[in-house]
Amino acid sequence: MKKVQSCCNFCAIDCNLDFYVEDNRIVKTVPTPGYPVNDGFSCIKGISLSKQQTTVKPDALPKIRQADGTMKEVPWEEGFRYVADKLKELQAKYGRESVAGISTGQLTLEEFAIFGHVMRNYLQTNVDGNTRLCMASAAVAHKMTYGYDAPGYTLKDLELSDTIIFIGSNPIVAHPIIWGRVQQNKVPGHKVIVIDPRRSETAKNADYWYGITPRSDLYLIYTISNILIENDWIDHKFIEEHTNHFEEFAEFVKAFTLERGVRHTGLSKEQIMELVDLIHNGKKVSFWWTMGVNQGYEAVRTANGIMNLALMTGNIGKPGTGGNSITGQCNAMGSRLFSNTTCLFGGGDFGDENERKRLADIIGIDPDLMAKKPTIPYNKIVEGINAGEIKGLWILCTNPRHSWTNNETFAEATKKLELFVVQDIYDTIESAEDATVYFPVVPGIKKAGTYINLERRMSAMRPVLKRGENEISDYECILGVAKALGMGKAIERWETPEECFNMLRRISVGKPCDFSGVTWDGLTDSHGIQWPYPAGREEEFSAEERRLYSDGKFFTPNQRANFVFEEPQPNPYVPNEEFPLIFNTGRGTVGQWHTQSRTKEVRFVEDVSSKKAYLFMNTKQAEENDIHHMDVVRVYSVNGQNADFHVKITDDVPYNQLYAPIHYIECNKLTPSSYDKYSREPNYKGATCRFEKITQ
Ligand SMILES: Nc1nc2c(c(=O)[nH]1)N[C@H]1C(S)=C(S)[C@@H](COP(=O)(O)OP(=O)(O)OC[C@H]3O[C@@H](n4cnc5c(=O)[nH]c(N)nc54)[C@H](O)[C@@H]3O)O[C@H]1N2
Ligand SMILES: Nc1nc2c(c(=O)[nH]1)N[C@H]1C(S)=C(S)[C@@H](COP(=O)(O)OP(=O)(O)OC[C@H]3O[C@@H](n4cnc5c(=O)[nH]c(N)nc54)[C@H](O)[C@@H]3O)O[C@H]1N2
Ligand code: SF4
Ligand SMILES: [Mo]
Repeated sequence: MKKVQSCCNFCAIDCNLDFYVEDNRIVKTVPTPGYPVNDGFSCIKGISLSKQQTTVKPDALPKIRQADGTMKEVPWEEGFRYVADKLKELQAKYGRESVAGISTGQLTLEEFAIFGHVMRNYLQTNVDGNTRLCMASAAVAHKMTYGYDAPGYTLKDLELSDTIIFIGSNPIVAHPIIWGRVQQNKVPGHKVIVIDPRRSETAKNADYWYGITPRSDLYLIYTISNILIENDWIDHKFIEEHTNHFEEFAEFVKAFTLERGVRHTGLSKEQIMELVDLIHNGKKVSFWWTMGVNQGYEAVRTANGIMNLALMTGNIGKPGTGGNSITGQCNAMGSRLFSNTTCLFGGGDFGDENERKRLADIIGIDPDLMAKKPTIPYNKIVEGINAGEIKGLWILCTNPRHSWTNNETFAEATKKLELFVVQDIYDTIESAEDATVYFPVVPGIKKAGTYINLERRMSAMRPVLKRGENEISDYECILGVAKALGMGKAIERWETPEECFNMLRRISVGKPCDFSGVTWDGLTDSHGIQWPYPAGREEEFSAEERRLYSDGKFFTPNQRANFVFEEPQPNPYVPNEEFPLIFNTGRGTVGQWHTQSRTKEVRFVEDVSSKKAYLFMNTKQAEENDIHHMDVVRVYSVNGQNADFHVKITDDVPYNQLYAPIHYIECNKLTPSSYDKYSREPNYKGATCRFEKITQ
């Protein structure tokens, strides 16, 4: 029996697992003992990865849509040639930007890089990722406040903090290992605080729950900031030595009185003051935010506001502190830095001529062929297709027909495409229904590459099982199309993921994410390595858990962090007579993953989770409308759509809200085309709606 250590490719914790293999079958999966992230534990999704060996069709071939509408299997070379010819034909006919890609946060670093190279450099067009639906707000806010998209914490901080504040974050369901680390916290009297409009699983297990009015976090944050400043409960030394724009900020928040805070947040004076006291009395306060913050119409400013709180109280760079964004997908960190979409490989600026030349030299391409501007965002790609400007789309490792906001707009779009390539491990996903080409690639247990987790830890995915004759990885699939495009010299240095990894190491030199000291073989069977890890300074960076900003230096030009703030914007969807309820959305259960294509990998989930779309409704609301458990309601959304859901009755969701898990396609039928103005991330949790009971 052989043992292969690899990385879970569901959530951003990037647990490592030991797979025991006999005759090319996984016979046992054990969370890697001693691995600093998950040390012998994991959730049910990771443990169930072995199911891919039966649920993913082996030895599948590409399929191309025929004139009669059927799909025909073809050899891989023919699939590559077809897609390459069609991409070139569309570009020649309709212009360069008439083709586009939608990528993900769930592939390997090397796969993002090669896709970004082919599409953004060579074809000079647009690719955005589903990271836009998830981490864009945090990424933009990090750059504004810290000067680089660099979450500074290490998971150990959860064990060292005496005041742990989760804002729009439900780790018991979404990041069980984070909750596990909270359980390991031995600091006497430490407190766990949750700010969430509904009493989430995490809120129920916390010491304090603040059930704020949805989308009012920014008011709460500014009010707290004002009171902390008024009471002089701030860290003057840190502010003076390590930040910019504090005076303006202090002046700005004066208008956010306690009364105003109460009016907007729905919390009482006592509750807000209690929260202020908790922050003031904590010696090591840590703030953790996730999608309840990122997916709003003023998400970036809210995230900036959370980081302001950490800065003004000096709670950053020290053990157990930080303004910390929790990442969603397994390699969203990798896609943010190395997909060549919103920044050059490694975080550089598309306008920086010298950097473009340096990169071109490393990756073996003419500098003129380097992407010259950031991609257009996801919503512009979908709108571009609907407007008839984009004719070809290649999506990989994402299922936008289900996950995109106002998802009927995506269904409408794909019907207009002349080329629609879907690259996935399951051909049953909703997005594949209108595909003109389907590329079946192998799942994570059969490929090699690198992942970066939420605390900047690089981790090795290594093939657990050998591949069959026709089985290829995403990397090889993209490489195949690249060669069929005739990229020639421009793709010569990209033969294997390992070669690509080595180019990325060179690119990272001198950047905040410098990982030039990390080697492919060194990462195999390792404890993972957090960036930065520069070559030649390995000794200095040898500690297994490291945090950034401990020297008070940030990545802005003057090395000080910025206080970033702005007058709150009006909420585009305030409940009114026509749409009196808020339609909140998010994760349902630990075993369910996003659009549920991969649920078949998770043992028991199929048995225990509902097959039909459901939502949670408050008990009083249900009583008033004569609704009983599992009755069906038709929900009418402010976006003009409606959908049917079974009802689960609960007191954990307030009277004027509904909560719909995202794992059913009906959920995003009802979410609006509304975005944060800086990050263009969808306002997924803020629609308004009404409902009626359906008698069956
Ligand atoms: N089991 C499971 N785990 C997952 C995933 C999965 O699909 N399934 N997905 C992964 C990914 S990609 C991500 S991004 C993460 C997401 O992880 P989380 O962000 O923790 O999960 P969500 O359920 O989307 O949202 C968290 C909470 O935000 C709250 N919220 C809604 N509106 C507001 C508001 O206005 N203010 C505040 N403060 N809170 C609000 C919701 O009520 C919800 O409880 O989970 C990751 N882990
Ligand atoms: N209303 C609402 N909508 C949301 C959210 C919300 O909170 N509320 N959350 C948003 C967030 S945070 C996210 S991250 C998105 C997620 O949205 P998606 O990324 O669209 O959802 P997934 O189901 O994770 O899709 C991943 C796809 O990749 C496939 N896959 C798995 N492994 C591989 C592989 O190795 N190669 C290839 N090529 N394919 C593979 C899977 O079969 C699946 O079809 O949803 C967003 N949508
Ligand atoms: S889904 Fe996340 S918590 Fe669960 S095993 Fe995978 S990496 Fe770990
Ligand atoms: Mo996400």
